[in-house]
Amino acid sequence: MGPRSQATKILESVKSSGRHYRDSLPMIASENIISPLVAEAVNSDLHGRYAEGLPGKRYYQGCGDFDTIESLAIESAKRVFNCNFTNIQSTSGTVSNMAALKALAKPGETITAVSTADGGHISHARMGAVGVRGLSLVTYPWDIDRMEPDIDASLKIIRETKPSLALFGQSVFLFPTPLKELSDAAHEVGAKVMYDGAHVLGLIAGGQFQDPLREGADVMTGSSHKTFPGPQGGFVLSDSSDEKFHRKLNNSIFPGTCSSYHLHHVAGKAVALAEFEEFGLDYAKDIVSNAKSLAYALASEGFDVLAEDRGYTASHQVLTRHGEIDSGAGRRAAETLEMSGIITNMNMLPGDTRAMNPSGLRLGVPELTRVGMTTDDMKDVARFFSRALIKEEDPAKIKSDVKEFKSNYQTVKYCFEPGSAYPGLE
Ligand code: DSN
Repeated sequence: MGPRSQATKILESVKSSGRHYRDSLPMIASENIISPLVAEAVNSDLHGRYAEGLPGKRYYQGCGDFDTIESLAIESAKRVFNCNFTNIQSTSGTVSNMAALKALAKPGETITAVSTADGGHISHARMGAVGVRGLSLVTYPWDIDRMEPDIDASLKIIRETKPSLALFGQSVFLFPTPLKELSDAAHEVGAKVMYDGAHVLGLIAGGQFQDPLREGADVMTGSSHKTFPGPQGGFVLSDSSDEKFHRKLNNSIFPGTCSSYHLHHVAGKAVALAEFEEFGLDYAKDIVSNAKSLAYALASEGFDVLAEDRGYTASHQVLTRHGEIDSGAGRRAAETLEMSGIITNMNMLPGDTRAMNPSGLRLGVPELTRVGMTTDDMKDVARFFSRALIKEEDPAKIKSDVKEFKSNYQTVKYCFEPGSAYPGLE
């Protein structure tokens, strides 16, 4: 294939991917779509510009308008996340975590965190940002029934280990972390507390999950594109009023972990923040209601949904087990679902040890909620799951029915100018 054909093939594949998501039920918990106004900001001249530093203190000329954008966004983020300090430059959740780890712990020191097997993010692990920063890691014992750190055992670990930093938050995140008690213990031994809110940031900002910055977190990090429905990127947030600490956090982003940051995404975040101020509370409430509805509907279809005793979920996620531990049943279920028009990801559940052959699925509803699906629609979604995985109907027939069902949900909601959720496709 020549270079021109290659470019054509790539652009065809971009559209094909868009059509695949448009015609499917996208249920990957970390994903979302952006609003038309956010897309306008992202798809702008800013994509190729530089602005190292902070508004009013730039290394490059040409940043006057961008200073306006970033300054408005910083103030908006302080209101949305109810805090004294925000840095909105980070290009991802992982970069936000790298920056926070740089500010809060020195190489050779020890941190405590949730293990990846229990749902901790890869950046909380030695193979990720924790290792890059040269930190020793001690993981919290996990309460399988409650799907959260075992509180007594974790308090003991914190008191015995005396870490520099106690890190909380997960990527598999059904219930709020019992943060107050754990933070108190961490502060007693002189540790800082960091909460990775990447997945649940929109729920937190919408007042529907927990309030980490009031429950003891010195720093909260997050993604700007999951339950917070903006373009890809991250946030570093703190309610500290210590300006020296603010400088440390800003320095950990630039020059610490970013030089060029993504100005078009910052502009998109700025618009997403403004939209969140108007629509975020409703969006967050509707996400949690839909997740609960989906969990109950899946259970009544006969699926093994985790955490029944706690009402299955208090977040945007639902976990289902599809076979024996380490059997790969989760992978096979995800493959069958995709053939049936439902996009999910396999996930390790408690007991699983093989990341590529886990027993479960992690399901998320942020995108289905954003295109206007309600708690009743979640029952239809659960029926599609049942047809694919329990009744084992022909995936092609289910896929065609999913496409017809999804055709009623093509408009992105909870934004100033609702418009096509999957634009630019024929
Ligand atoms: N790996 C992503 C997730 O799906 O949770 C977060 O970065």
